[in-house]
Amino acid sequence: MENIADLQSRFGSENVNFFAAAGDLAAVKLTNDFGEASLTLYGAHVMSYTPAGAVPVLWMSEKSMFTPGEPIRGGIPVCWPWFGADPAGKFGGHGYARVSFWHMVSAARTPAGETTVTLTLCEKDVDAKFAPQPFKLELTVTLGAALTVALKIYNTGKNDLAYSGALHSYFNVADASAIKVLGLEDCEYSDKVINVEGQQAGAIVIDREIDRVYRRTSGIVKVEDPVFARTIRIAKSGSTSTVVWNPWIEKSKRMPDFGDEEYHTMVCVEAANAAAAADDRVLVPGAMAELRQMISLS
Ligand code: TA6
Repeated sequence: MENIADLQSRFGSENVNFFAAAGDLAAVKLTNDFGEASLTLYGAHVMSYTPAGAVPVLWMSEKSMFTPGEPIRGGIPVCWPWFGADPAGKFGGHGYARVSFWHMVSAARTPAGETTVTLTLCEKDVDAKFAPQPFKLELTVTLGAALTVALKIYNTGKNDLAYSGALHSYFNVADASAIKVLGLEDCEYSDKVINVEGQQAGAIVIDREIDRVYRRTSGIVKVEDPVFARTIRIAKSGSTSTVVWNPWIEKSKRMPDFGDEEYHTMVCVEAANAAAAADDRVLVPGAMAELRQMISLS
């Protein structure tokens, strides 16, 4: 693990403080008048986001592992260079970025009083078993009136770089069965639970396992939570596919890092580049793409 004192001396400030998170993972907490957020260098994984005076917006399983090599269950997993199953059928789901150790690049305060940090990962940082092509990722997290998470993907190699991915955000809700997910009305989707293609009729309600990849989506999604009396506003760019997921009862029981009853308090709304929506990408040598999600309360 990187040395906390060294990180603090190089990047720390009154708004940026490094600490040892669960599993002794090096992490950084951002605090300012807008609220607070935290992320581990492992996976560049946003673990928490709480606007000033609000109930936490992101959800984290009480059974999450914080073990190198294992994904963290909650917050915002960075899924790259594949979303879903490994196309080569060799490794676990959602790629190797979320199970690799990233490095701090910078921390800053913006003129608007926001706090922003950038972390980076390249092929040299990744376990050789994945045989990664040359690449560079930069993840920038900005804590302001919204929490903005921006993933830049650079093709630093001599060959085309094909990938899929997602910012796989877990949102904290009072009662999943009481929420409405708005903004995907009339969008076509692939339903991964019952393996059918469909079109969204009206608001999404959570009354069973839902695992849908919505196509041609670029608008704002809202999670209306009547019990917390709030709406989570989720904007994005660099993506035309949105994933909505709640494991519900049976799948929750099958996941060791997910409490049997925890499906009641979460929903995933993910800004994706999903192959299932023909939104996977190819970067030519020297090119860069950005996947961004902007989260706020309204
Ligand atoms: O985004 C939805 C999904 O692809 C589901 O199918 C489910 O597998 C979820 O991601 C969690 O995946 P993980 O590999 O983190 O357990």
